Amino acid sequence: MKKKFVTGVLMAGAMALVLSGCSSTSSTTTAGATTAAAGKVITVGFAQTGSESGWRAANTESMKTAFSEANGFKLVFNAADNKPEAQIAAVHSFINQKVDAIVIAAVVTTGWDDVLKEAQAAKIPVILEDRTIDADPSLYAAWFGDDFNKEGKTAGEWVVKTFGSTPTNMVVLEGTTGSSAATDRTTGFNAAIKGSGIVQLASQTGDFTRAGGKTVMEGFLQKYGKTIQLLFAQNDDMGLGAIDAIEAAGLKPGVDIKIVTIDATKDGMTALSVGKINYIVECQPLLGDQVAKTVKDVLAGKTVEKMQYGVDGAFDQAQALAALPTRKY
Ligand code: GZL
Repeated sequence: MKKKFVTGVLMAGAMALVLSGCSSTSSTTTAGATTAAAGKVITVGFAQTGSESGWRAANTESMKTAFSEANGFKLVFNAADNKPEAQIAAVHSFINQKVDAIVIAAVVTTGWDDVLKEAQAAKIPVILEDRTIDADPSLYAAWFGDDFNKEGKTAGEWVVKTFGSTPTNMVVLEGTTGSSAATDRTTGFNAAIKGSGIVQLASQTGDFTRAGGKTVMEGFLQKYGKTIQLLFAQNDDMGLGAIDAIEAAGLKPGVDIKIVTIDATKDGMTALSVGKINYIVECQPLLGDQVAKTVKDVLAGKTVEKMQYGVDGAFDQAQALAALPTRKY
């Protein structure tokens, strides 16, 4: 049963957390954690994908704010540069450090069984945030994130509403290969456009980065040029990179090539507000509070909802203009 949660955005007056910067694969521990008001400090190992996008930056900030010393945590943070093997190594390290709990935002869905069995044997609970994985659900306590399939479906429904049955040439910038976000968005999008006039010329991963989106779009433009009428980018950052390529080619993004993306980060919404992107489906990154509460509930032996979904919106240009002034990420 899906349980919805709406992420409270408590940014105003939030204490700035000064945490030493982390290199892509090093771990960072907050300074000597103080004892939480109600008891022992909870040491949490957080294995983040990396720093590939604006969405990821907002998610990391949300998690670091929630897992603060003031909230009774000592955070051991690792960013894996989008490298699955580095992320598995980080989780092994957390187990060796005997942390109280492990949180993972998985780069890819596969390869998790062995290290999660090791965490289970060490009696260290694992909570997933953001990305899902292909592993026995008994190996993790809960998952928080967004419904990627629904996000893809919403983007596809906008495409069908906009282009109808008119034959329309489309290119796709996929997210990180093997990630649940890319796989599920593709599934939802393709189901929504089935039977429409959309002709997919090409689909290739840009690894959720601006640089990747720009490079791949340059290749698409070299091969298909002005025949491209629509771009579906599976996150804002790849869409923003593609905009650079489209403009460099002397074409108008949002006009010559319509663009739909997913995330709704401030940079993406700004591009939407000026018409360089035509539609954005939201993906809520501010998951920290829910994940931190779940860690405490699991350690307290409480029963927690296994799968919990964020509530996502979608924006056209007018809605982006209205939302931007108060947007928190
Ligand atoms: C979605 C998240 C994706 C974002 C990208 O929940 O996993 O990864 O869409 C990010 O921006 O890199």
